[in-house]
Amino acid sequence: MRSTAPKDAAELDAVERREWLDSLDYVLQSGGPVKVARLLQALTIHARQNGVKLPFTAKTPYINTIPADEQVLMPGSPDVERRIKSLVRWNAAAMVVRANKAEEGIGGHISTFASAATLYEVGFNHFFHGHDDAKGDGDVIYFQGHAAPGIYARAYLEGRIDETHLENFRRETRPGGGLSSYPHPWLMPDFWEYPTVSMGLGPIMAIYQARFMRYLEDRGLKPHSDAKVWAFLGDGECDEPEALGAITLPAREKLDNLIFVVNCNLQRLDGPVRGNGQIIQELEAAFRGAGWNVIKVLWGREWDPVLAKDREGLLVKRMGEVVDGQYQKYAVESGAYVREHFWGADPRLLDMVKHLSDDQLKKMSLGGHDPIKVYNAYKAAVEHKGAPTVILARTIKGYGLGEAGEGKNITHQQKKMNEEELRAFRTRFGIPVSDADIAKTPFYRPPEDSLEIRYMRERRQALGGYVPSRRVRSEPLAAVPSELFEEFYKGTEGRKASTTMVFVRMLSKMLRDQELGRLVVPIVPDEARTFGMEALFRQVGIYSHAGQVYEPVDMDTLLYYKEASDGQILEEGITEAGSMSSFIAAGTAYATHGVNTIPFFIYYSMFGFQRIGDLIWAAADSRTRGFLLGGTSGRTTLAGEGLQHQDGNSHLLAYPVPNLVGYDPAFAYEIAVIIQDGIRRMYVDRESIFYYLTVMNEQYEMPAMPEGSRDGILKGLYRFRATAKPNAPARAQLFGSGAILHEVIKAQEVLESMYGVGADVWSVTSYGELYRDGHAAERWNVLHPAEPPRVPYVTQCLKDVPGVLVAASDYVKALPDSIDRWLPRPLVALGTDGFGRSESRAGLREFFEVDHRWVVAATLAALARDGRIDRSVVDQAMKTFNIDPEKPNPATS
Ligand SMILES: Cc1ncc(C[n+]2csc(CCOP(=O)(O)OP(=O)(O)O)c2C)c(N)n1
Ligand SMILES: [Mg+2]
Repeated sequence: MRSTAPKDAAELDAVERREWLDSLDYVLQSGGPVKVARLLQALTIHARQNGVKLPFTAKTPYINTIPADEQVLMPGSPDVERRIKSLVRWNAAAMVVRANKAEEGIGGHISTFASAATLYEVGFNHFFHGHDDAKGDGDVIYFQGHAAPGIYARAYLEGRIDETHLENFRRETRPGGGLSSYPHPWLMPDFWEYPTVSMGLGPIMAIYQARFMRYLEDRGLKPHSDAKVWAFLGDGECDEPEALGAITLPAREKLDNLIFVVNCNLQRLDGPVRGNGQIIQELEAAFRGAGWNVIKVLWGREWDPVLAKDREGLLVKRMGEVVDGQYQKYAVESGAYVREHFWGADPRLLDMVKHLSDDQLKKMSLGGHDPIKVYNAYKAAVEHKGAPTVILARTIKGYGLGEAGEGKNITHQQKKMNEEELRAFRTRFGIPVSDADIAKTPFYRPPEDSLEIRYMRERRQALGGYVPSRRVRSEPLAAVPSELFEEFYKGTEGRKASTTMVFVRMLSKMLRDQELGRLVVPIVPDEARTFGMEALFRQVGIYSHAGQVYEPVDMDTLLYYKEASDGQILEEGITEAGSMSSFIAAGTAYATHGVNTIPFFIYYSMFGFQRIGDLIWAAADSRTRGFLLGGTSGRTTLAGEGLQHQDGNSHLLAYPVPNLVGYDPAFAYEIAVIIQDGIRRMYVDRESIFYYLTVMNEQYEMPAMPEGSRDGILKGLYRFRATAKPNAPARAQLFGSGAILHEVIKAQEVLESMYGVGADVWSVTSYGELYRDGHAAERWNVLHPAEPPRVPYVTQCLKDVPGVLVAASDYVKALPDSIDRWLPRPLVALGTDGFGRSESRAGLREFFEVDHRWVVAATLAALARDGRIDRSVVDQAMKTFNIDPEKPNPATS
């Protein structure tokens, strides 16, 4: 009895399984695969409801997602396309090799494009729509930065750039023009559209670009189109948090206009991406889990017949168990090695390929190098509805370089090829360069009327023109409606307001304006309430493609949380990086889509330059227009929040961004002047600049605009209030910015009333602008010694002013220090160097030594040093104001 029971159970199991499988087969035959899938789903739910724990996997087997029998044939001429691709390969490699011959260490990359050539060429010949496309406004394409040589090589064959350009790759300042190392719209504004080479930024910018395209369509700012956003990225790049950090958004928003192509050559710079694992499977799980359509393109056509013989799934199993480090080894080894080590794992596998020679085994290609596989993947991607698609294409890094680096760990840095390697490369790709010429590594372009050149041109013409190609496609705005800003020139007439409240009111007015209103794009990362912007929720709505499918909890209130498919606010949630990506999409729409959208991105200022500085740099490179608003800014103005939140850094961090104009305004009229002029410069005069303004939450009365201050506000400095005691023996010039200007005004009053010091007060709206102007003048003077020297604006203002100079701001002292050399006498700088603290505003200003008492004390000390007043006056003032001379230095405590 005991011995028969298990056998009975096993038999029973087998019978049961057969019955289930038979039933499934029946449904498959009678109802088809969709019905089977539905049935299995129902079964899964049922099992789970009854406590069955089912294993979860978001991975599929290590084979192509699109089976061979579902493939379509490729249109066009595969032979000509192969020839073109070879020519592109040759010229791409030649330009890097030649650049490094001409100038040792100039750099460049051969192996990234070598692995991605097919991925790009199939796109260029069949999928990438140019801006002149009849069907829409063209695709948005983020090219992998290190693949730039291949993109240039194609543009050369297309006749868009010439040999001098190629010759001057990475030597941009040479006569005749050169080519930038990577995609930089700043450097090549007619060519590159989107910067990508800071890894991870391309993917996140692509995601928000795709969403912004829908936003423009849903709001009626551009017609609906089938245009796609393509982002080409490296598998190593996927380790950057920005690369995968936002991938749930496009799935949630059903962005089927977005296609990621990950070039999975399994290598990054130093070595394998996942030597001990499988990056493709890992990425598949991540993307599938996030809701993407995942298409794996792993194996080339030579594998199809072998896989067809794999009835028992042995080969699929073997493919799935080999780790990436080992696959890389197969790529560099001989066919005999591959036979022994890959196929040799099982005699039945060996049997499957016994009809193939070692050479044939070696030549079994990977999916990412096989045009038909890539074509089918792209076709499926562009046709997919309801979700974004990621194509995981397996390739070999340095493909075609042979001994010069194919698949090797050093290949990323490969910039040189010796004659022998060049000869082999030439022969492999059939480039008509003779042995005698090979040492010169000549560029090669077939005649204008050759089949290849004609084919390229025809294909691009059919697809709407050359890509990449950057063109400003919007018309400038006629004028900025000045009425919008006039109320702010008057001041608040006794009422208190913060600069944030002023800005929000201004924004609300702009949104209501007939001309400007629809172009304004307010962007906020979950801080609208912090900035008092909730009234805008109701006024213009929060953008949501799906509209609002629920009844908001605050529906019965005036300012309810209104989501709408034509909503105007981009409420991004807690992602400064995502919001900044939206800012870039909106701020470059004047070129990408021919729409002059004006983004206003308001955020917690400490989480701007400090956190997403590299995206701000990318925005600058992209020639983004718009306004960044650092809210709740100032180290001492934001009370309570402490070390992580209080920003005394951002204005300094903004200095290096060459086309960013930064302001730290104090008053409503300053903001009005700056924004009005900013819109004029960016959208009427079309300058490639953008703005950074800090706005605060401290409330005070906003004064009326002093006569004649407009020019100074924009240049960075104007006299806000002259002293009532111009003839006093002791004089001072006090400089204040932002919220600290008020402390300086208070200090002026105290100095006059208590110490008889005649102090003028200046508002410094922008140290950065003064600094730039000073250097520009200095540079010009160096270059033009014979001509009358130019005088920096700050010197013009201050050269004749009497007295000591004292500056205070809510930012680090490096800001006032940066203009010191253009002043008639040295400046005493008060600022907020050091870590923030949780304290009241008054407590913080005492701690950081920037309140009016410290301004008074610093002024008196400077006057005493100059012999204008007696030292005892300073000692007495310190006592009066309770200032301890031995107080620890806040900059280091
Ligand atoms: C943010 C950032 N960090 C580092 C680099 C330097 N870098 C350039 S290419 C590269 C390796 C790229 O590997 P992968 O993404 O796999 O691209 P592949 O060249 O293999 O296609 C690195 C580390 C960079 N460009 N950006
Ligand atoms: Mg890689």
